[in-house]
Amino acid sequence: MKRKLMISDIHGCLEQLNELLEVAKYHCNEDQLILLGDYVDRGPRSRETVDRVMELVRHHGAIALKGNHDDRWVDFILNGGQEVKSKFFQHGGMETLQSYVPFEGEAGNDCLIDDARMVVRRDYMDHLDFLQSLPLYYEDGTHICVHAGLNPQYKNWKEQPPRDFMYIKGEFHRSPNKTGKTIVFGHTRAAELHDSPGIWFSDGKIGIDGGCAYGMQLNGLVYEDESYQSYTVMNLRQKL
Ligand SMILES: [Mn+2]
Repeated sequence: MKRKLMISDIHGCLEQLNELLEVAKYHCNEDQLILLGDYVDRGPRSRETVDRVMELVRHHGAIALKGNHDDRWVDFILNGGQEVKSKFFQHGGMETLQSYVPFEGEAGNDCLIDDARMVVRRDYMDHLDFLQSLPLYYEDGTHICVHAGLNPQYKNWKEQPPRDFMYIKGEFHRSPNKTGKTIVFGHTRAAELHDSPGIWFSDGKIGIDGGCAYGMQLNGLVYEDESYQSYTVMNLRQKL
C-alpha cells in the first residue's frame, strides 16, 4: 500500500512545496501525491508552481485537483469579463499575472492588462489547458479529497455543482460527514477553523490549508497504515 501525501493551497509558494516534498521524503514510486488545488495567486512564483505541478502529474503520477483560484485564472485569461477581472485582482491575481508576464503598471490599466492576457494565451496555452482539465475531486477506498468541501444538501455529493467543490465553506465545516469516508480539504485556512495553522482534524474531516501565502505554513498530511502524520514547512521569507 502506497503512502498518501496530501498538500493544498500552494499559491505560488514553490520553494515551500519543494521543501515539503523533501522533508516528507516524497518518492513517486512509494507515495501517492495528491495536490488539492489553488496553485496560483498571492505567492511569488505561480508560473513555476504550475510548471512543477504539471511535471509531478505527467511524470511522477501525482494527482492534482482544481481550486477556485486555478479556475479563475483560466477564466480571467480566456474570457476576462469585468467581474472576474475585479475578483482576480482582489484575490492576489497581480502576483500571478506578473509571474507570467512581468510588466510595470497597475491593475487599473486595462490596456496593459489585456496585452499581458494576450501574451499568456499565446505562450502558455498548455498551462491553461492543464488547469482547465483538472478534476474536482479524488476518491479512493478511505478518503475523498476536494479543494473546498462537500455541500451537505446533496444526498449524492457527486451531484453537487462544480462551484461547491471549489468554494464551499461554513455549511460544509459545520455539518456532519455522512459519506462514510474521511474528507480531506483545503481552501479554508486551518487558522480559521482552530487557533493554529496546523492541520485541523475533526469528525471525518481534515482541513490542511496552512495559509502559506499569508506568511504562515505549508502542511503535508500523510496517511499510511491507517494513521496520519503531518509535515510542515514555515513560510519564513514572508515572516522576516
Ligand atoms: Mn481556494
